[in-house]
Amino acid sequence: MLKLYGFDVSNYFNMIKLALAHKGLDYEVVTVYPNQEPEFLAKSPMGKVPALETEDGIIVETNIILEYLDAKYPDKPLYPVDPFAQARVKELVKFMELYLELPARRCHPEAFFGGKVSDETRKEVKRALFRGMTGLNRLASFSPYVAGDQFSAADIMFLYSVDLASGVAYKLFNIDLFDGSQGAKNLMAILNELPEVQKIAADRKAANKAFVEYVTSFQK
Ligand SMILES: N[C@@H](CCC(=O)N[C@@H](CS)C(=O)NCC(=O)O)C(=O)O
Repeated sequence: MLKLYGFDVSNYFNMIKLALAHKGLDYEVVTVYPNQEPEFLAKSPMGKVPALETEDGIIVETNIILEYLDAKYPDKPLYPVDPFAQARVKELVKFMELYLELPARRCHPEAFFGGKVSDETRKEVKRALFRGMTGLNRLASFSPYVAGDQFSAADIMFLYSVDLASGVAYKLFNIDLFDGSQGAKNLMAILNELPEVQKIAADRKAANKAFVEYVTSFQK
C-alpha cells in the first residue's frame, strides 16, 4: 500500500492527500515532521515532507508525486492527456509554487508562528506576492477551475498554496490578494465545499495544536 510521510498541517502534504482522495486511493499515513535524522533523510533527502513510498521506491517533491500518481492511476485525472493542455497545467503548478508559495513561505514565521521577519524581507515578499498574483490572473482561466472547466493539479496547488499566500498578504500587509479576481475568489469557495477538502481541513485543525507546540519549542 502507498505510504505518505508528513503531517496534517503541511500544505504540501495536504496536496497529496487531496490527490489521493480525488482518485479514491488507499494509503497509510506515517506522521512525521520535517527533520534531519539519518533515518528520515534516507527517505527524503532534504528532510522535507511529503514523501510517498510506493511499491517501486520513495518519491519526493510534491509536483512530481502528483505527476507520478496521475501516470500510475489515470482514473480521475489530474493532468489532461493533450500535450499542450498538460503543459499548461504544469506551467500553472510551477508558476504558483515559484511566484506565490515560495515568496509567501519567507514570511510564514511572522504570519503563523509568532516570529519576526526583517523589514527588507517584508518589502520583498509584498512586492513578490503582488506580482505573482497579478501574473496568475493573467495566466489562469478560473472558468471555474484554474486551467479551465476541468479540476486539475493546478487547483490542488491553488487551494493549498495561494490560500496560504493570501493569509500572509492579509496578516502582514493587510492586503486582499484576491482583490480584483472574482474568479479566484469563486474557485476558492468551490474547492472549499468539496467533502474531501473539508475532511482534510478537519484533520488539519485537529493537528494544529501539536504542530504549533512543536514549532515554538524550537523558538525558545
Ligand atoms: N519542494 C518541496 C517542498 C516541501 C516543503 O517545503 N515542505 C515543508 C512542510 S509544508 C517542509 O518539509 N519544510 C521543512 C524544511 O523546509 O526544511 C515539495 O514540493 O514537496
